[in-house]
Amino acid sequence: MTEMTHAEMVDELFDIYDTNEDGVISRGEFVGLIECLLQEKGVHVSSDIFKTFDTNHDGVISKSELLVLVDDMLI
Ligand SMILES: [Ca+2]
Ligand SMILES: [Ca+2]
Repeated sequence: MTEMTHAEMVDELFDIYDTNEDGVISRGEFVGLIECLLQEKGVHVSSDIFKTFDTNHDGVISKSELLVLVDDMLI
């Protein structure tokens, strides 16, 4: 068994949670992702996390922004 790199994990998460396949994670898609990643439930929590990691403030989470989140959350 090989360990997944964080970049591979991000690809995997995008496969699952970018449900409209536009290449970015919207707020709505982000809720499901956060529930999976952090076992945190609720729109409020995910909205706070969303704001923190949407570093260019375009209202969606790109792959590079999600990579920062994964790096941060999963050491
Ligand atoms: Ca999307
Ligand atoms: Ca962004």
